[in-house]
Amino acid sequence: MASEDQKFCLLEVLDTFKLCLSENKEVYLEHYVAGWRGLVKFLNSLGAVFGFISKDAVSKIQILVNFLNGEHGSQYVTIQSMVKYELENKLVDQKKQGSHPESGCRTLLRLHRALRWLELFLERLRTSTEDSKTSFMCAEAYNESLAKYHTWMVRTAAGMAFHMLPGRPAFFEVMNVGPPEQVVAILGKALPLISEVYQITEDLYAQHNLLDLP
Ligand code: 1PZ
Repeated sequence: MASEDQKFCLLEVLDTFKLCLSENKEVYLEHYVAGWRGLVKFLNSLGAVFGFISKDAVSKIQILVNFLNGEHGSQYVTIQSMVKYELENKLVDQKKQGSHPESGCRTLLRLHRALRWLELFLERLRTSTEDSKTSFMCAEAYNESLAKYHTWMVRTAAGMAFHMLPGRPAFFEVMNVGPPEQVVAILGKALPLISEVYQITEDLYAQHNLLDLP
């Protein structure tokens, strides 16, 4: 059983993504990372078979947290300032892995790509009907987004894990916000926020040619 503070609540994640955007539309890394923490909590509450996924997410979150709390933490306040700082100081391996295999830019890019999966998956959930299959919606969203960045091994493991997802009613229950109509309503509020954070990051990375970082 997950302990109380481990318990996922969709509202909480919604709130963190709300906090992500500054007035001039920069993305606060602290809240971005907190949003991911919430999602990992959710994933963990779905069962141990998702452990290999949450483990990777957690290690990426940790890399970013270390930057935030590190000596140059003030450069990592927003994704925009991180990109600027790491590029100006040549802290990013641009073409192939070299002396900076765990830059903030490349690490965040992995989560950013996963955010696109999340967006696609949640949109499917939001518009799904009672008899829709979560595993199918999840696989579709994955194939349209993250799959192309993953090795055959990871794709296969992910495909197997998707089959272990609970059905739509149980899935909605784990979200912990009330009856299905309420879940759908909250998804409707959360999605535009997630999309906006995604798009701002995507544009920033495109502008700096960072979308294919090794
Ligand atoms: C609700 C069901 C959850 C399905 C999650 C769908 C995503 C499946 C991703 C499986 C990949 C996990 C194994 C690690 C892969 C890594 O190789 C890649 C690339 O990193 P690199 O090797 O270049 O360092 N990692 C990722 O792509 C990041 C994946 C993060 C996934 C977070 C999912 C959070 C789910 C939230 C659930 C609401």
